[in-house]
Amino acid sequence: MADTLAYKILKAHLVDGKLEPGHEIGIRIDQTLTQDATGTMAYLQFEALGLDKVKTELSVSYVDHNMLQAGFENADDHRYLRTVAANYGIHFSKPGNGICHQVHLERFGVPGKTLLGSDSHTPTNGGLGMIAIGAGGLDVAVAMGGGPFYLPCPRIVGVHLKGKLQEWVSGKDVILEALRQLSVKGGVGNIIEYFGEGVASLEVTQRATITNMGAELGATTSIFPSDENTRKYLKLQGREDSFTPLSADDGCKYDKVIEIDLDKLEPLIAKPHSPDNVVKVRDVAGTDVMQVCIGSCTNSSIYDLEMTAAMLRGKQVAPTVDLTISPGSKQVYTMVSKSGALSDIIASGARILESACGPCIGMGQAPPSHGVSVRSFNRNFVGRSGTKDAQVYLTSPEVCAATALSGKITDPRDLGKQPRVALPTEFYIDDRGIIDPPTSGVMPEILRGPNIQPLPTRKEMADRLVGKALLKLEDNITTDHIMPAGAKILPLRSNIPAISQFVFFYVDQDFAKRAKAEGAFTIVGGENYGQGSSREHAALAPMYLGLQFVLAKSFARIHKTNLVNFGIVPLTFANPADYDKLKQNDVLEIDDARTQIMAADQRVKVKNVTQGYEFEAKFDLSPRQQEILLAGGLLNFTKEAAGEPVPA
Ligand code: MIC
Ligand code: SF4
Repeated sequence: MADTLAYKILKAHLVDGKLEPGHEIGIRIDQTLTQDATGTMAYLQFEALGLDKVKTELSVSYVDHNMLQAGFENADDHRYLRTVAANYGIHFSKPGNGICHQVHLERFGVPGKTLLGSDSHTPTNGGLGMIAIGAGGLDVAVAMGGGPFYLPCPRIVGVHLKGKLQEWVSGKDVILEALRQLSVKGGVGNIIEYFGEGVASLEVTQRATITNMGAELGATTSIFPSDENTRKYLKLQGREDSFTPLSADDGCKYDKVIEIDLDKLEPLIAKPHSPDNVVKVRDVAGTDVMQVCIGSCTNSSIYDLEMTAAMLRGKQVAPTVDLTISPGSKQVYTMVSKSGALSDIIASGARILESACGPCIGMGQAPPSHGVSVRSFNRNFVGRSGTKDAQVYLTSPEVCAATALSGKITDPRDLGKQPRVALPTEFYIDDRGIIDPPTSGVMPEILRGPNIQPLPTRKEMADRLVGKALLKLEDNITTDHIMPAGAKILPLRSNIPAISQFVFFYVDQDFAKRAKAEGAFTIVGGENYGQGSSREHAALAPMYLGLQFVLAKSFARIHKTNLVNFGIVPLTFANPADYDKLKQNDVLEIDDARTQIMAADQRVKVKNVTQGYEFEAKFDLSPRQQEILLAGGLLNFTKEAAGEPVPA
């Protein structure tokens, strides 16, 4: 049978289930990655599993998010991550070494392998022909322990790339066009596979921008074939031996195909406040801008920075604009410094930041009030930048640089000919920022500072789930709404009692107080509830406050799994009209929950106690997930399977 590339790799890694949409599959994971903001929790969970060493081919722990050390908290986390990595056979990428996805692409990604990462942009490495999937920290902990990763078997959407990229148009425009066509929920349940003659015109760095931002489509992952460009990139990284040519079989069938004609593509931009709010740059050209940020795991490669420098060379950033630049990795940083590009960037008046996520996750550089910020990043949700009323636009580094120079959103085609920038012929390789785990001898003590609090536990599922619907929310609620990040909140990631005080903080500042007063509560959401990040804190912290179940029109993939992993039932409305009938603060109740959650028809009866009626809700869970819910979460389920006691 002729297979898509994604199915070929999935088939080679299948350890459980049937590779058919509608079934759950378990796949073997070759490599894992974590970053610091999700990593502390993932390693606390790995420790709780009681294993000696990771069982993967490769596991890497990166530090790239919580880089501001305004107090002891982040430094404590870094130290814990370094010492825990040494003890369990994990490579540790030091702070300053770069953004996890960029460094992994450079130094570790291998075509045809599977990668599971506790970050939603793990699909970046799909640009090298990997199946690279984002997940919650607990799923990554289980995979590090050698367990399969379970997911609903995806459908494959083929993106036919025709023609070749024109001047001033880049990989970012390809993914913005895909977002324009498919929307932020268009990829849910799908793998996006790129094919066609246009593929050859894209370097691995451009492909990685595209697969990275496939996360914004809600896709399980995105993948490119592994071809001569892949070989070239791996060779430049001194890793040609990792190369294998990979492509879909001739005549394979995609579940759906969309076309993007690169010849016709124009510079695009996503307007506030959603990555799919895409228009032509021309349509918003002339808008006054106060801040421009170039960097993030989407657009901080050597190509992106050399292009930016070529555009800024000999010019000055507009007096009204603050331009920040974050190189994606130490490799990129060093190479732009050796080539002289860094001097051009500095001379233009740009502010140079560390190789880290930085402003992308609100770690500094919050825009001014009502400020317009144009960024080469991937998310522009309300408040994510650190300024609630900021207007954040997402676009390519080319549009960013043109905009920084003029102070207004600018279509770079107005600047004349695009400078020619090719990848350097030699890459700077220095892995001393990655600490290999010791293979023998005395292991360092695992050091935990006061910010690292024990994991909260959950009891087995109760037979009666009841609570006020403390919020009734609209469509596309993000995990940034549920569990905000930013410089003030992110340092509390390893302290659930502390971080839970900020659940839904920017939606309702009193939310945590109201939740505590209730003891137990429920949430009602619209379509695509929980889109965005992989942060399991968006399930764990509400669980800690007493969340019983979420009733929504539909769920985003990672958040739905995270809810199940922490024993919270994700329910959808059997009849969408029931969403309209329901009011915030109605008390919702499920009786015989333990029996109902095992129902073969996957339907439960929910009582609206306040309004005095009963309605039907559905769930779409595998038998394994039903058992996880009964056990009160994946950690209990895994312990039960190993014959260990779980909290009663
Ligand atoms: C993000 O871009 O939202 C993050 C911060 O990288 C998250 C992970 C996290 O919340 O720690 C993600 O994308 O998964
Ligand atoms: Fe970091 Fe931003 Fe990428 Fe998330 S999206 S990993 S915060 S750079």
